[in-house]
Amino acid sequence: MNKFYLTTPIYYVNANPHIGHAYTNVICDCLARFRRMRGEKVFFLTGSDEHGEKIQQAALKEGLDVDDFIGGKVEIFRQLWKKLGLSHDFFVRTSWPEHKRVVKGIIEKLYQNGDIYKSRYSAFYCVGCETFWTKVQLDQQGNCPECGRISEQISEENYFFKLSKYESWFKDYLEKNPDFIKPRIRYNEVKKFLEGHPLTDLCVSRPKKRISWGISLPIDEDYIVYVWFDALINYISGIGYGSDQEKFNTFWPADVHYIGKDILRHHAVFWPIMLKAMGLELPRCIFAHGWWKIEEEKMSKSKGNIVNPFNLIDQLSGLMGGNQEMAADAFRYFLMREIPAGLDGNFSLRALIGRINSDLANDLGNLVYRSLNMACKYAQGKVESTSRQVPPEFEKSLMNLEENYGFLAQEGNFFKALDYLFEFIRRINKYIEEVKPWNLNKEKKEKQLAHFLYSICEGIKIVSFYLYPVMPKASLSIQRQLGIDSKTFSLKQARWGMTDVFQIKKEKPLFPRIDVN
Ligand code: ME8
Repeated sequence: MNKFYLTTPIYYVNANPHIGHAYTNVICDCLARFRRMRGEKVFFLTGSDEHGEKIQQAALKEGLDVDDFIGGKVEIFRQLWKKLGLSHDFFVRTSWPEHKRVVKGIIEKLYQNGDIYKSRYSAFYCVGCETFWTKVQLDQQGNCPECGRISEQISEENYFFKLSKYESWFKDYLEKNPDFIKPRIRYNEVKKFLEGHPLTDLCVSRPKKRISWGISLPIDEDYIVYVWFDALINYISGIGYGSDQEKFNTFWPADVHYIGKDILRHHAVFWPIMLKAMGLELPRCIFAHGWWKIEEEKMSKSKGNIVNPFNLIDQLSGLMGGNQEMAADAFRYFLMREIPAGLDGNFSLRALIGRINSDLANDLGNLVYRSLNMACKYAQGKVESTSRQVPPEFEKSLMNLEENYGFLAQEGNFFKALDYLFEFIRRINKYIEEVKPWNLNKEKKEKQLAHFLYSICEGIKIVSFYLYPVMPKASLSIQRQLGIDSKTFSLKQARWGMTDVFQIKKEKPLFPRIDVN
């Protein structure tokens, strides 16, 4: 059985989660569900990044003890993942004693190997990005080149990790492994960065006299570990590195680290070099996805335009007759359907409602509702397989779906995979219009009517499987209504003609049309 290990970034818990965090985790959840459905042994890791100056400052600002502050925020993240139906296997926290032990062990080992050393340092630090910059890297105003905020100048003794020692090895590795960073635009970005900047060694400590919130540096108790060095290690501590060797050996190397393009350098330069120095294999791929803007504007606290996924799902649920699960599924669908993997996207409530009305209420919801109505009306809710032949009208779109969905979904390209699925859905809807079952019923063409009913039920069953990674709750509801009981979802079940009888149990329409004035 193939294994598949995928990770999300671990999020800073200085503020509440927003649509960007939801996006990364939903893609990963879709991917994890798809891989499980294909029979792979999946490990899906997410978690929280709990150290660093920014978190300490946020707790202070709210007048809270840092532990209490973090505990509250972590709970909010966990609740969001529950609300969005995430199926992660473990939630790693950097405050977890096991993680701290692993980080300390790695620092000690790298120090003994001579890859970490002490030196005086002068640089500019952006607390918002928790990143050091040299003077030449700052923007024209002398601020952080990433976020434009003021960077503080720091000159102090610190510990450094020898990135520079590995530079030529790493450049060579990148040259030979163009699929290590995806999409290609991000691979080129990293290569360009390396060509333009000889790698300077990475400062991996902060003196406790200035910041105390973090993991103590085991080689010098006057320091704590730099938050990024600490955080990246979650990807191995979270699967048992140094404690559960069997589990670690089963899942490492990661098959994909999913991240946003903002943290590309940390993952695609620092992390592989850290692993090389530790003597560990590199992840197979770093995938940096695009960026969500809100109504074409950058999302920020000062603009007051941060999209809170809790409020959004509640609002949607209100518009959809109070169904929280379907509202969460609709939001997941929108996130996957609105932007192609890797590109930037724009959020607006108008676009979200538009998608729900056109794709989910009109195409999918309508198909399920009217098909099951016909099954009840013309066959008293019991649809049997009198003939299992695929209607010729379905052949092309079904074949396209079967041939293309898999390789698109395995790359996280649900944007395109869903295209094929909805093409099939629309084809079944068209088939209903073409066949006009009401006439078959009037004319007592029983054989044709039975084949028609079986075909639309079988088509909808296939839809429910392909829908599962992106909309697991809607998929389950469809299967319940068809009277099929898939204890586990497997792509093998998504084949034409495998059902003997559909025993229909109709429920309310999956996605009612949302009226907006
Ligand atoms: O960087 N559009 O955490 P973070 C799309 N703790 N994705 C977005 C987004 C947006 N507008 N805003 C945020 C950190 N994201 C570190 C990570 S990992 C070892 C440590 C998503 O809370 C995207 O995945 O700032 C981005 O990379 C991540 O949130 C940054 O989350």
